[in-house]
Amino acid sequence: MPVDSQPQAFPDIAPIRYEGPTTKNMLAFRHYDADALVEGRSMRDHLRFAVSYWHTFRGTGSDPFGAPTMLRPWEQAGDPLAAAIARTNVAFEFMEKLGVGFYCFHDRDVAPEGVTLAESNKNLDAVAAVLKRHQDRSGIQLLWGTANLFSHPRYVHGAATTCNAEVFAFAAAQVKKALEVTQHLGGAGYVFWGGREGYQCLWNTDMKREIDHLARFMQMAVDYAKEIGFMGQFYFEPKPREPTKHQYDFDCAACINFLRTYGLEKHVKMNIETNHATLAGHEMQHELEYAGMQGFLGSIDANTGDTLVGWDTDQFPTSIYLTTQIMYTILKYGGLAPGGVNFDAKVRRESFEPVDLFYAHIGGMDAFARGLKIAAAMRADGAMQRLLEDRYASWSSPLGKKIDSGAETFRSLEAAMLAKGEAQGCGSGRQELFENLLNTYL
Ligand code: XUL
Ligand code: CO
Repeated sequence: MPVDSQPQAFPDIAPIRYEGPTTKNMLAFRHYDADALVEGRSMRDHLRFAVSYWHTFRGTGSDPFGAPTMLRPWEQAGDPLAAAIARTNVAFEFMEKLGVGFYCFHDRDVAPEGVTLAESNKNLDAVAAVLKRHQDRSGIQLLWGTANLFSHPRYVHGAATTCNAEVFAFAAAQVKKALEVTQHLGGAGYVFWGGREGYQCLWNTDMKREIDHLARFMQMAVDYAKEIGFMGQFYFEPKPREPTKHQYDFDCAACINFLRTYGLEKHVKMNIETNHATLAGHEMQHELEYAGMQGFLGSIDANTGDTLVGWDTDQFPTSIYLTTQIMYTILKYGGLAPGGVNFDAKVRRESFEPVDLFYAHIGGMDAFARGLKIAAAMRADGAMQRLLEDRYASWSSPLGKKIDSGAETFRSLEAAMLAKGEAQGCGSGRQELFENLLNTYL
């Protein structure tokens, strides 16, 4: 049961409201106006913001060099299940005050791992019952659920790609339960992120066997979802490395190739995270474009990295340039629903006061709202699209149209170019003009 007598965790913070760009109040939105319409749809429905339970309610501020720093006065010592249940009150107070519609969790974020699988399942059921009541009362929904298949020592060699069949079986049991709980909570999706699905050393790794097992595992999840009538969208989240040297879900290209190779492409879309794209040597826009053009754009994990630190630093996104790129591409491919914008981001170790959680999310939400407005203005104006189309104008010529329709061959094209002697009409790429044009909307 939620502890009704529990004092508020954020007593000094009132619900965050839209006050417009000129407000001096740093605990207000300047751009995120949930009901405002952009391209005929509310900002709330475009962005479908979600809070990550793991970072926001379980983040401690510890890093490889130092101890936890976060001040979280609501955290209770003693029985971990009682603490987990009390923590749900904090989570929903935070999310209701922030005004987000969704949250995401791993099974072990919300409920403690027990000594046996049965005990872990029981803990999860107990917390899920409380989460359900909070959801029903507040209207906040589960964007996606997932299972933590990477923290426990049993997953030292991976979960679906482990060398040990019993560990594979345990992971399967854990995902079965996580799917049931996600379904019970009306989750709109389920994410696979392969925490330790990869390798540290190729000499001790049978890569083909491991990747076959990853596909078998996902297929079992798809089959079980069908069996229990779970209609949520499955997502695969790319990340190239960390904690492993190489992860099999490296980037969108690798993930989509994997899904097609194993016949999973109808069941799974991509959940794309900005800092993971960076680690893969791509821009977020590249990953979104690559997934979008092939119909695999599902949901996003919104964060950003640091240009000088080579880790997955999971910072809150504040760059308007970045959010404009993201929202322009998302609008181009028709939006995210049933996916959304999940802040897979954590406050800095040095930002240890509870109020920093609000500043961080407000900043991220405003940055995305601004990116959305700018992207919509660019699309309404059309100048960027026209410049792009100009660059490819030769494909509207009789020759271009015939190539695209399949009417030309190597022989016919050779004949055409032998007759002409040289290709004509190559214009400037105008990169600087495109970039300058973008800046006129920011
Ligand atoms: C880790 C990460 C995960 C996934 C869900 O880098 O992004 O939290 O989003 O397992
Ligand atoms: Co993520």
